[in-house]
Amino acid sequence: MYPHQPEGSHFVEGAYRDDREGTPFQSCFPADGRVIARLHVATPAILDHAIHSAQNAQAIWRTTSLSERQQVLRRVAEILRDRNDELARLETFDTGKPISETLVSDPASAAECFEYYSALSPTALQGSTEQTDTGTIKVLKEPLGVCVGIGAWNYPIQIAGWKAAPALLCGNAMIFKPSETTPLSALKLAEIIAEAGAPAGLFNVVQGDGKVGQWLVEHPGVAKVSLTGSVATGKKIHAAATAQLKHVSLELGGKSPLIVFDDADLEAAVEGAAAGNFYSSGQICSNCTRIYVQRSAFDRFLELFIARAESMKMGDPLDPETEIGPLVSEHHAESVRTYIELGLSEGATCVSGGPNSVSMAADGTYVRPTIFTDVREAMRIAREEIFGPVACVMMFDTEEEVIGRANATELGLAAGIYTGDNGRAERVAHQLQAGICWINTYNEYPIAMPFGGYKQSGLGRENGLLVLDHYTQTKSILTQSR
Ligand code: TXE
Repeated sequence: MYPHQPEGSHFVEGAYRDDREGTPFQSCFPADGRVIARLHVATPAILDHAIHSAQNAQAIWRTTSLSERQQVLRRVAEILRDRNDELARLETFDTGKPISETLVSDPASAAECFEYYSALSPTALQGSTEQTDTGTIKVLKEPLGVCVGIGAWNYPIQIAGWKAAPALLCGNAMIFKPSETTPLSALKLAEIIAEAGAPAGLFNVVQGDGKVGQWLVEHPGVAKVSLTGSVATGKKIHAAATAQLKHVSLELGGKSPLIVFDDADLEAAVEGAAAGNFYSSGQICSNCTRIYVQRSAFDRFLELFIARAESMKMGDPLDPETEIGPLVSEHHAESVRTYIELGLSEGATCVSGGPNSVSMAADGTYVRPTIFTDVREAMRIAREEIFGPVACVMMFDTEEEVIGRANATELGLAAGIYTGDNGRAERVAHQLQAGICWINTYNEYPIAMPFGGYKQSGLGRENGLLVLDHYTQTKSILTQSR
């Protein structure tokens, strides 16, 4: 028996299920490669069961009152909080992220999301009524039906929670497919949603790779797909879903700029830059991997940033002191190492970390925080999402120049500005092509704040009130007054 073996690979219609006909796969602890669970990819029988039970559950749930739905969501938040430590530990084993992070970030963020939607005023979904000369117009927000959530491996339970909570609030059912790299915590969320009183089948979890995801996207019984993943996968899912005119939301990658003006609190800016490059070993889509520092502050910023990076304790993710854990897999560590070598061959200067700080396999998949200077925007390390602890620090002179350089990318998820001048911060934020702008902070995600990108970083938004539009459709009813 493996230490985190679930009772079954899937959670469908209120219970763990398995079908040994499915292709076997495993989940490993990235710190030492140890197998922690063995599972099976969902077979057509499991997938059909997931679809039918979700349809049946949604038929009940859509007529359940909003306040009853909110009670279930509130209970989910409570159970997530009660089981926080156990879920954080599981997330650390599945992803390799340090326990110091998972204890405060992962199930906690999912809980915050369920709590936020459980506490929303009913007016958020109420629609409107208007008397006109023609008659009474009622505009209703109705659920879409069965929605599919597809997750990435970096924040498994948070991603599942961010998709499930608003989808369920709006009266939908959801079938969630976690990343095949991190299959475990979504099963726990399904268990908790069932325990909180949701009808069996309302939130099903099925396992598998992109083929299972594609099967779900193409199924005629599915009304909407919400993905967190890479740009390449986003394009495939968008094409498949829109071919059937399905609703789609996409949370994709980023190569976000952080702009540090010379009047900024440099210590705060360094903290923001460290959080936005090295937290979760850099495996965060909204990271600020292009850091622009104004000329007169450049040397001081770099000195502090290097010192901060080199002070971070790397090691066993289960040690509460550890700040840098392993990357999620050997395959991914290899990709990050290739990018570091590419940066050197492109002519950038590595001032901290580097390719020799990468260890693989028996040592775990660790990469030390790595900082490049002498970076030009044409270099691939400055253009492509590396998704590891690799930062590029560049110099700028004027506000106008840095806005142009910051926007010169096909991606547009996030941006950060550090300055002591509030007027300038606002002015620059308005000109940045990014779905999220942080001023004098970085990578903070209150649930009330819509999250999502411009350009190729995605479509639609998660969180906030705005996401309700992405999980509902509008029905207009006109009643003749004569
Ligand atoms: O993502 P994929 P991966 C980025 C980051 C990373 C890269 C690869 O750059 O290096 O993506 O990560 C499912 N139809 N991000 O391999 O391949 C797949 O099974 C339906 C950014 O995890 O995009 C998984 O569940 N589904 C990201 C999910 O899509 C398909 C966080 C994501 O897989 C599918 C993580 C298909 N055709 C990685 N193909 C962020 N935005 O935060 C794959 N999938």
